[in-house]
Amino acid sequence: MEKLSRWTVYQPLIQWVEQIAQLCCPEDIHLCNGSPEEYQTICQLLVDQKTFIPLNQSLRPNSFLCRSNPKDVARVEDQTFICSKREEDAGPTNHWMDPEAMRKNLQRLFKGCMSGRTMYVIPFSMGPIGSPLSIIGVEITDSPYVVAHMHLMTRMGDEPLRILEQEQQFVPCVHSVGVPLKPGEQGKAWPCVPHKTHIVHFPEDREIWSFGSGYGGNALLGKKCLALRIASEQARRENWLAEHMLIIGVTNPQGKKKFFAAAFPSACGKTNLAMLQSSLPGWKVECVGDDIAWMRFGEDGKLYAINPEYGFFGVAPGTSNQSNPNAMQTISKNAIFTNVALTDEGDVWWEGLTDPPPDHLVDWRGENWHPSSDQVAAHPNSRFAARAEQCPVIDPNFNSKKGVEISAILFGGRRESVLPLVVESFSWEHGVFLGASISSEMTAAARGNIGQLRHDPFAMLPFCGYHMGDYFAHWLKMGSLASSNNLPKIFQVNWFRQSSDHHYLWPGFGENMRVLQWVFERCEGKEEIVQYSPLGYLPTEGALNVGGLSLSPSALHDLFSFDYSEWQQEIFYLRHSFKIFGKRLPRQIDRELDLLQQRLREGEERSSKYGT
Ligand code: GTP
Ligand code: SPV
Ligand code: MN
Repeated sequence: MEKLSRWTVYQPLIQWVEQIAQLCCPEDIHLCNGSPEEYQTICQLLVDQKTFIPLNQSLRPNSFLCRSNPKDVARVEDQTFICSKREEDAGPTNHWMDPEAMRKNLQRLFKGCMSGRTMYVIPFSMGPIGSPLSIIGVEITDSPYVVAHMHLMTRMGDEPLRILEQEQQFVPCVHSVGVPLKPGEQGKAWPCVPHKTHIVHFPEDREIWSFGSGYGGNALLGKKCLALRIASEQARRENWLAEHMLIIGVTNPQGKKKFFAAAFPSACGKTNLAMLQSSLPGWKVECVGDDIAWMRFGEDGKLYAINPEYGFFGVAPGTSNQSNPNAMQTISKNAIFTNVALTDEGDVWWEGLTDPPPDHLVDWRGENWHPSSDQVAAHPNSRFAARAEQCPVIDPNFNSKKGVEISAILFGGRRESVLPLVVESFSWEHGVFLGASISSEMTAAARGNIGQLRHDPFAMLPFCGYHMGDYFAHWLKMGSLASSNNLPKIFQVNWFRQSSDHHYLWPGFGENMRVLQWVFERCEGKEEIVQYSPLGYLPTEGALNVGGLSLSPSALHDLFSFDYSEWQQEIFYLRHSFKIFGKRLPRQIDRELDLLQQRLREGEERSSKYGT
């Protein structure tokens, strides 16, 4: 096709696009250049086809609301596949299918699936353009909603295409909503085929196919599919880390800056911590990334991280001027909202934005809503999308090709009990054990049983493209590649501990700065602020800066209290959870579990001896 050879000189890309077009039979092909005009045209098209509702131009300039099909509102883990050649390489926590059988399946599913639609071809770079750490992908999609989001979430278009031509490689990503149109047929505002949805990865061939869903990580294939599932497997081979982590720069009142990375499961606080507005005078947090970190040891032996993304796809509910003012500013214009409510003034609303709520809204399903309604107005997994450059606290190193040096890694989950507010690991191995032990009450980010406790090691359970036992081994190995004084310190945090009457014990959000201060000071080598506990190092009394906080006298105690019988249960639960990894569970993980049990037993004996 002449159009294609004018677009690129790289023949394998032309051949692949032609091959997909032949399979999917689109009416037209649009080769995306990434220009602002292209973005405007796509948004207008989405308005014309009633997928986008333009928001009030003076309240929220150049922004849109979109309502998905109510059956297509989150990631679908049970329809996500890792098709490695051998089943055992996908591991017990991934769905596996034989690659050949799956390819046949995909040929059937995708045959003619784009007829009557335009096929968009989107070259994109995960990571700063031209960084040696970046990876180039090309997403083919029949969803203009995806094109609009790729404009916000990735560096896309002509620039990455030129890099692709130099590097002569790319990760092919094929996406279809799976709803062909008959001639003259008016399409639905949100086409999808939930019962046929397949999110498929071929890690060895570095290839992604997604069918049937238009939502988030199911459809924006650079994000969870490429930057985590495909990249994690590549990272293992090449000795680096592809992680479900935010990256922040923390500056102390003396102007000294350190970078931290933190892994929390979906909808457990990454975006909020990433844009934290410090409650402590003189302390500042800047945001490098809110969801994904790629980390590699530099020549100096230190660990460097980049954020492969270009924007934020954040959870809307709970976001407000009180909880996350920086996110509110980020989405004040040029933003796309999915599944939030619409106000009578033509602006957006969600639970937690204002109290009280407006008297009337149109909810995420398009129905009238009043405060007396027994349904939520915004879907719990409703999202905003905007470019990172709109974030008022975006870090000056956001576009750095080298990345930022990581001094500390935090692991956290949503736990109403058991886990303390913060604890520091004794060693890298113990830290890996803490990451491997993350368990969290499930959220609306994926279809499933909300609130139920789930073991989610490293917050990577849905995103690791290979056997998780091998993943733990990879983390342990990474620790052995660097000298211990270059390794980041590892911490575990829990913002979500509750009192017996089910209130959060810790105020969270901007007040999390207090925990970051302690972490920062530990990275500075302050020894006098830690005390030993069986769980790891805890802040000494008075070391955690709680000045000016209106915590109840018992809250601080309760945030760090541990109960031996609760911990016996936790160990039992972890042993059981780790069992599924079988022979591929590294011995060190079992050993750390034994050591923890031993420390707890000693602690219990000591406390009963002294009667404390
Ligand atoms: P994904 O984008 O799904 O990966 O989620 P995330 O990890 O970025 O989570 P996010 O920061 O969007 O937070 C999800 C929910 O947790 C929101 O409703 C927040 O209001 C709430 N949350 C975040 N931080 C805190 C905190 O420190 N304390 C409490 N109590 N809630 C928090
Ligand atoms: C998550 O679920 O962890 C997200 C949202 O960040 S999605 O992009 O849909 O995966
Ligand atoms: Mn996420």
